[in-house]
This record gives sequence, C-alpha cells and structure tokens, in this order.
Amino acid sequence: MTGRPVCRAAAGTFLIAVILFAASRSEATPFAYLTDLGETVTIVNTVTNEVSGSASPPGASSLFGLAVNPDGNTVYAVDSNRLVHIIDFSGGTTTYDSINLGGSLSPFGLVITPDGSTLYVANANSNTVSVVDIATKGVTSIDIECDQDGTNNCSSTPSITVTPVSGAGPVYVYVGTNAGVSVINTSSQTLKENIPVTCGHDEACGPISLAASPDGKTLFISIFSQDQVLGMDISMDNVIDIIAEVGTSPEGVAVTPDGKTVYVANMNGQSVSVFEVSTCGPECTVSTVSGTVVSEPSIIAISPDGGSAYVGGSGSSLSVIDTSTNAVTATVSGLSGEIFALVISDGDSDGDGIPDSVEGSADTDGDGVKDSLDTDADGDGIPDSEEAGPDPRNPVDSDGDDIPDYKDPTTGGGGDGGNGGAGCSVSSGDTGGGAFSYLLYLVIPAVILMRRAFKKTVPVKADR
Ligand SMILES: [Ca+2]
Ligand SMILES: [Ca+2]
Ligand SMILES: [Ca+2]
Ligand SMILES: [Ca+2]
Repeated sequence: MTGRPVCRAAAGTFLIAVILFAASRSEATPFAYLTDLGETVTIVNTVTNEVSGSASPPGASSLFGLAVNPDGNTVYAVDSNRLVHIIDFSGGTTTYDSINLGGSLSPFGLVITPDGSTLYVANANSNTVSVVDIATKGVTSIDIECDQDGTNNCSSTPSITVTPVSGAGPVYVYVGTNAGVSVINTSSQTLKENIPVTCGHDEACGPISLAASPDGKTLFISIFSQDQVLGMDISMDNVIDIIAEVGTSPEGVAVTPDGKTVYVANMNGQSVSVFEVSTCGPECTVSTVSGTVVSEPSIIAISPDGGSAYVGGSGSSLSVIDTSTNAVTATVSGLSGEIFALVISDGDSDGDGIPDSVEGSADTDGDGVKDSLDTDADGDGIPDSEEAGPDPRNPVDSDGDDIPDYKDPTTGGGGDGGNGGAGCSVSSGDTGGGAFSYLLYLVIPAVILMRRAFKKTVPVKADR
C-alpha cells in the first residue's frame, strides 16, 4: 500500500510576540506541559511538582495534542481552529507564532521527530496526517488509507507516536486508528503500510494509545476494550502479540527512557499497571502501582531521568509515581481541568551541564540523591561537570566499560582532579568505543491521548 501526498494546505502564518508568561521558569528544569481542551497550556515544574505557569497562545481554541522540541525551548500545540501554535520559551520570554493547517481538518494528536525538524498531526475523521516542516512552515498531507469500509470514520480519535527517539535507523510515525496502526516513513513522507489490529471474532479493535520504545524496536499498544497491551515488534516486520493483561480499560501507555519499563493508565480500573520488558516472553509479568491515583487515570508520561511517572485523569491533578518503588509519592494539584495531553521536556535539574535524560534517576554513590540531582554522581569528589568532558550529552568513558567516568568510581578518582577530567587521559573528540549515545533521549515525544467518547462506558470484553 503506497501513501501519497494529497494536498498542500495554505501555510498562512502570523507572528505575534507577547510576553505573558511571568512565572518563574528556569531553562534547567524539566517541565511538564498539559492541555485540557481549553485555551492555555499549563506548565508544571517536575522538580517541585508544582504548577509554575501557563501559556496562552493568541487565537487558541480547544487545544488538543502537544509536542515539545528536543531543544527543550519550544512547545507545539494543535487546536480546533486548525492552528499549530508555536510557543517559544527561549531567552526567558514567551513568544507565540502559529501555522494554519488549512482545510476542514480536526487536528487531534501531535508528535515531533527526534531531530526537531518536523511535526506530524493526526487529524480526526479525515484519514489524514498533516506534515509540518518547522523551518519552512510548509504543510503537506498524507492519506493514511485506513478507511476500508467507506464510512470515513477510521480515524475518529487517532493516537500518534514516533520512533525511535534514540539511536540510529529510519524514523517512523505510527498512527492508531479504529482499524489498526498506520505506519508513515518519515524519510519519504509516505504511508508505509496499514497493520490491522483485530480482537475476538476478527473485529477491529483499534489502539487507543501508542508508545514506542526509545530504541525503536517495539511499539506498545493499549486496547481499551480488551484490557490488554499489545506489543508490535518493529524489527520483526511488525508482528503483533498480546503481551500484557492489564487493568480495566487501559488508555495511556508510556515507556521509561531506558526502555526497560512500561506504565499503563487503566481508566475504569482506577489503577496503573506496570511491567518490566525483560519479563515479557512474550507475556509480561504485570503488577499494579500502589497508592491512590487520580480519578479515571488515562494519560501518562515519564520524566526525562526516568524517575517519575506522571498520571492524569478526569480531575485537576496529576499523580506522581516514583518508578524506583512504583508507589504514588506526590500529587500535582491546581491544574485547570481534565487533561487531554501531557508531554515533558528534558532539562538539567542539577545544573551540571549533563541533561537529566543522560544522568538518569539511579543513585550511583548511594547518598540518597539521584544522579540527575547530584553534581558528583559517583561521590569521588570530582564534579560531574568535569568528568563528563567536552560533550555532556556523550560523556567521557575513559575505560570503555559503558559507564561514563562521572558515574564510574573506578575512573577519574586518581586525585589529580584538574581541568576537564584530565585524570582520565582521553583525547577530546573520542568518547571511546561502546560509549552509549544518549543524544536523542532528549524528550519523550509520545503524546498520550484520551478518547473521552469511551469514558463512561465500561466495555464488554470480547470472547477470545
Ligand atoms: Ca545534570
Ligand atoms: Ca547520589
Ligand atoms: Ca565525580
Ligand atoms: Ca567507564
């Protein structure tokens, strides 16, 4: 099945620079951004777990999907006026711009490619995905050809995600439809294929939410009506298996940045399921997060260091799960309403130059402070900022054991300290064989979307 660009929408844009955002906002902090079908994007500081401000794009109406640029400074949101709002926080001020998608589209879900160049908008009820070139503001459209029965309803509430978010290889955009999964090849910007998802008596049971593993090998698919999560093996030609029986009515799915753990928000089950990917063979061992989560949990996102899972539902708060204990340990309150979409930007919480997504949430030296907040992660007296070397996104690993010097107590502690990790004697420009590239762990771009149409109905599980 071959996709084709079907139209070129008018890319009318307007630029309005406004400074409306007065709340404190440090570039170093990872922020969660939320939409709630209103006219504002709410901003939550993920270190303090408090609402730290909001952004109100001019002309916005019913904001839906969200994405954050890997640079961490720009947030995009689509709305019912068919605008892609561009909210730029760089330089300590907030400026707004927008791109008109044109036509009669109903933009719903939004993702950005890992290189930050392109937005993909899943449109409701039109079987199309709009493609926005951020640099040129050009808009094109791809027919995802999921409409097999002529009713044109295969994409009533399409979910969307992109993979891989780290590593090399082709980048694909996955769109969940009522019929299955549509795959877009981002290099050719064409439809690659449609993969049907069926349940029970060959009835289509469309994915309600999608999340990709950071390495691009697996797509996790929640099936609301079946209380199941499917795993699609991308590297094995998109073979789909049932991998997890989860709580009642699963919606939002999220994968930790290390790719090891999957969290699932079960709306009618009033619970969050969790499984380690290593237990899946193919069926995974599923456990339930302890503690009380928000009412009707339906969306979920993981902090860039992997240490916290944020869960939203029908109320005006978020539950925060500590991923090291899988217990609810905090609540973000004071949101403006029911959440539609949630994304979290990367940051540098301890200001040592190494992004949270690189540092992670382990506590290497066991001093009770996780690495993303510890300026001397291995406790050897040499600051992380020195041991990391010239490229903090690819920190120096002088002994080549895949443990960077700033986390490796067996290197860098020679006592000569000095400048730029001189004790490690690695030539600059060579991060050593086996150095793991964290470069594109920057953001968790999966916009986790709800389908409120299902909300009040507890589905009947089909016979299998
Ligand atoms: Ca840091
Ligand atoms: Ca520590
Ligand atoms: Ca150190
Ligand atoms: Ca090492």
